[in-house]
Amino acid sequence: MSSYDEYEDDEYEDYIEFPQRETPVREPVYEGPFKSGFVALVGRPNAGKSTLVNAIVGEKVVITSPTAQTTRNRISAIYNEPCMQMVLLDTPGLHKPVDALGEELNVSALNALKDVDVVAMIVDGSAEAGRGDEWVAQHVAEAHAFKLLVISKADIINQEHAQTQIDRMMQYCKFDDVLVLSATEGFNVDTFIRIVAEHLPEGPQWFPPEMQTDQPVEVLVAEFIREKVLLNTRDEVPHSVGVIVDSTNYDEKRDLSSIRATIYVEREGQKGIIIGSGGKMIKRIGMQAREDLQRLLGNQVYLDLNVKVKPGWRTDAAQIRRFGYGEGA
Ligand SMILES: Nc1nc2c(ncn2[C@@H]2O[C@H](COP(=O)(O)OP(=O)(O)OP(=O)(O)O)[C@@H](O)[C@H]2O)c(=O)[nH]1
Ligand SMILES: [Mg+2]
Repeated sequence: MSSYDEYEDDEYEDYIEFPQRETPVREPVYEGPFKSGFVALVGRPNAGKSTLVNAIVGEKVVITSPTAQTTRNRISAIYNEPCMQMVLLDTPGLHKPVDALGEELNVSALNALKDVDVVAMIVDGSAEAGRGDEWVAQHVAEAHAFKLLVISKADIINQEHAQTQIDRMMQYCKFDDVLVLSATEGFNVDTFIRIVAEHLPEGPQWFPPEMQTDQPVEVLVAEFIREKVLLNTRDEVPHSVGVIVDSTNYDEKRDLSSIRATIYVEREGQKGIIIGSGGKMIKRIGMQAREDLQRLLGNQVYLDLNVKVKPGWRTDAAQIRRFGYGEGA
């Protein structure tokens, strides 16, 4: 691929758009007077919240990874049926914060409990429900909403273990209903939609039906790049990474989006890890991100990635907001 600057002529638009999707992802589960409302997905980091959101929407709109604290802002994903619009609030995992970023993430997740119609608390079925889950459940108990307990990752647990989790969680909060599901296998995802739909009020469409998320394209692009960093690096690196999209251009003639983005880390050593020997790692991250972005945008993508060091950005509230993470992002 030739240089980015070649595309800087007047044939491009200085913004890019999502392609419109017309095919419904599943048979509608609800029929009747139009219903619409909000469901917040909360829980500990790594519980499977974002994976469930993607399974419901039928498309990857939020990023997921085995690293705790993958999600950094509250994102609305929108699930549409002819008679219903369900707005899913994906939230950062609730945890004991160790820095300003962690505190921002908790505030953002806890605020999602306010003013929603349904709260779904996701508990990692493959782990032991512990004090962290108890703490989250206590917050859920205070919400004025229908409370659904979801035991996730049913594909890798047995029934007995799921029941133990349910019994323990019921001591922490009086949930109105319980569901065991697997987002990766699609097991009981329809049932989740059905239960939530039952408890949504009748109401208008809040978002245009072709919209799948409230996030601007630039935010999703930055998130998809950050996901590839998380999937390819370990230890301190994932938590120290922030991504900002510097520019996006769309060249209609070539049906090509040119994206320039910067990956920020906190230390020189982390920059070295992300670039890798002979630039191997950054190339791999770029290639994987490009594949995802092409699917997201529905056209060819030229991706120019840079890595910069910004010491201590995670402890600086102004920087956290600049990256768009945390509350109100
Ligand atoms: N086997 C199995 N793994 C799952 C399932 N759902 C999620 N996972 C895995 O669990 C890990 C965490 O999933 P996420 O969806 O990123 O979890 P999260 O709750 O959004 O995590 P945070 O954003 O960090 O709070 C990923 O590696 C997923 O692939 C499932 O149903 N089955
Ligand atoms: Mg998440």
